[in-house]
Amino acid sequence: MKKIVTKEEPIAKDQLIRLLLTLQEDAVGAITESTESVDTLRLTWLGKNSEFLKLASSMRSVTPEDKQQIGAVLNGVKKSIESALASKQQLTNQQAESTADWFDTTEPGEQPPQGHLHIVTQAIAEITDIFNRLGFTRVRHPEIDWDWYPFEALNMPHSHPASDEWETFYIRYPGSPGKEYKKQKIVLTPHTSNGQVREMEKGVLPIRMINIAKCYRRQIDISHTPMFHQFEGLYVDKNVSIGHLKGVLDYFAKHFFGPDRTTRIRPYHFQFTEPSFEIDISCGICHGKGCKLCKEGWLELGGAGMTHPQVLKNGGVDTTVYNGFAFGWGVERTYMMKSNSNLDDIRLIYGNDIRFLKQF
Ligand code: FA5
Repeated sequence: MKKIVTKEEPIAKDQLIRLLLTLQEDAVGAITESTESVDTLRLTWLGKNSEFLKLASSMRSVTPEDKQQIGAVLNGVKKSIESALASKQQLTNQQAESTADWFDTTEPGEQPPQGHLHIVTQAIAEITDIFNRLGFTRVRHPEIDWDWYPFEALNMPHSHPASDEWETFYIRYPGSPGKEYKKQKIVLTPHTSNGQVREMEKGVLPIRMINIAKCYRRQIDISHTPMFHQFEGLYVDKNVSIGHLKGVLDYFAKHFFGPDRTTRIRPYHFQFTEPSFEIDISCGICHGKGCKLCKEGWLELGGAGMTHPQVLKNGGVDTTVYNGFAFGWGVERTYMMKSNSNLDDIRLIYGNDIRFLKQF
């Protein structure tokens, strides 16, 4: 806008009125069309450096007779500019409201976050599938059981030191307190081997079971959790050999871990298998070099062996006709050994951190 007047120049009444009316026209037009904010427009047109204030200050140089008329024009101009600013403000508010309410029905909808199965559930499904292909059927047995099934039925006499290895949680139950409680204990099953004799008690032979369940032990560190899962295989039939056992374990290792992983069998001792073995797999994190998880490059997956005749007898199986093998591995540890899992602390699996679980 052109500069109209300065404070010092004396000014005639008519000229001042003309200038004020021109200013009013310019201001109202500019405010209506401008895309600037109402605050900026207010500063431009009514602020302390505005032409309006300069013209208003020239009131000092007009005659007292003219003052009243010019004052009225001045007020009228100010009101017009303020009213234009108020309309602009109203329009701006309406535009903001209508943008907020605006709803584009053609836009694709926002999908709610979708979850997926927990990694342990995924692992159980995969393990079940591999053993199904070998003719093993998934069965379920109690996860809270009489201590007879995980211990005595498996050839571990009451208070036999072997049962200490399982660091068991015992349960007090109201039905059998005191002395009775001591005789018949209830445990959170420390291993899925409790399912062996329970399966034999069904009286259906041959047996090809895969029992996958929760297990509980008083342990927690980088490779132990107090609650974990095991999968237990049991095969009872005529003329079962170590060769069958080895074949089943190799089939599993090949299909679960892939061809780059190797297994090894070490002689071991379990009360319920004879001979007994410990099965190890090369560590998927360090590939056999040794790391903070495995220490020596190998990770213990679990035990296996030929079923002890006493266990078969405890399950009512005729040992002159039948024999068998069994194995029991940890689901979480087995999953951790997969080369693409990159898990170096078992506790992460149960930390319930959604950011961690989303990765699998
Ligand atoms: C047993 O529990 C035997 N019942 C296995 C067995 C079955 C042997 C049938 C012979 C015949 P062990 O205590 O080693 O064995 O445990 C087996 C596997 O369970 C371990 O190798 C490990 O993979 C897993 N495991 C044991 N304790 C824990 C734990 N606290 N947290 C996570 N995994 C565990």
